[in-house]
Amino acid sequence: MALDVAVLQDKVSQELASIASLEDLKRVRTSVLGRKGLLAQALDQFKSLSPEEKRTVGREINQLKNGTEERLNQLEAGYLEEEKRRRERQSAVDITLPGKKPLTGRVHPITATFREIDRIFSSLGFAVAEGPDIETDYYNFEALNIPKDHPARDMQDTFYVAPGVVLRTHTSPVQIHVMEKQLPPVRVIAPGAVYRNDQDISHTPMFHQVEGLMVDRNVRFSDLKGILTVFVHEMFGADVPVRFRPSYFPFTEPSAEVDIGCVICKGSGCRVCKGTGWLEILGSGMVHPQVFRIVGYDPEEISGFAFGMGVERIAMIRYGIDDIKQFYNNDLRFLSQF
Ligand code: 2NL
Repeated sequence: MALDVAVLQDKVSQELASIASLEDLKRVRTSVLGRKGLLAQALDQFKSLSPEEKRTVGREINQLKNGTEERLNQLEAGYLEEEKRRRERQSAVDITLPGKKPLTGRVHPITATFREIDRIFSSLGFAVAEGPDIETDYYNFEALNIPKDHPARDMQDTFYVAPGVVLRTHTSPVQIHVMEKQLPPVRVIAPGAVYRNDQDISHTPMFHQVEGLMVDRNVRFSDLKGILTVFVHEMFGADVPVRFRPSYFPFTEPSAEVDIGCVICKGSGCRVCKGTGWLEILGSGMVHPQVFRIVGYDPEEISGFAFGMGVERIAMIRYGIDDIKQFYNNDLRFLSQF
């Protein structure tokens, strides 16, 4: 017999067994099922068969064709799945590479300086008090012994929000609020933003301040000197000289500026200290009796000292920065140095 289905089956099995890749599979699909493939060739001989033979052989060839198609589809699905997994693996993260370092924020030098000031005064028993940036004329000026026609109003020109309402020019109003609410002893610092109508090469309309206040029986000028000397030595180093120089504020009497030996030239005189060998870092004094009377304290019973410092100025000295505007430019080349 010209058409031996068993031989054909053997050939097809051999072809299927030779498949080891998707390319092999395509080749075999053509060589077995294609227009000139093994099965098509077999059908050419089909015509010469008797009707009974046609029936059995036809069924067998059909079964062979269906079985082969099914097997090829099965294999193909397997290869495609494998290929898909391989591509997924390739595009996935390579865990052997070094990680990408995330950009992290950091503490602004003004914030860092605030924290250091807080730390020092906390260690000396001072609590932190805060208050609003918008104050009434009364709390910003009147209660601090700065009446309407006082020349100090000129130096502390500010932004007038509404009649009798201003952006605070110092954080002193916070301490007025504290004294109105509590009896001595008082030991607080008041950190925060303050505002002045000042804008030039060395002044910004908003800057930061920390004020401090200590009130009790028998608080003396020597307490002021002791506390502020400890502050200077903690902030700038134990070997930094401190000097108290007479000054004037409407809310303190007597008043003193506190200078430190120039940290740049160590006192020999340079551009930063303008040849004096000293840097002014804060203002201070014994709280004026009038301020005590205004908040209802009896100046015959108690006494106290107060001080105020500009945080930008402290930070500039601490880090050797010569331009206050650097703090507000938000330039990462500057900010990432701290
Ligand atoms: C400066 C000077 C100073 C005060 C602030 C103050 C507060 C009350 C009463 C009395 Cl409630 N005084 N504060 C005292 C002396 C100086 O600041 O140059 N600041 C940047």
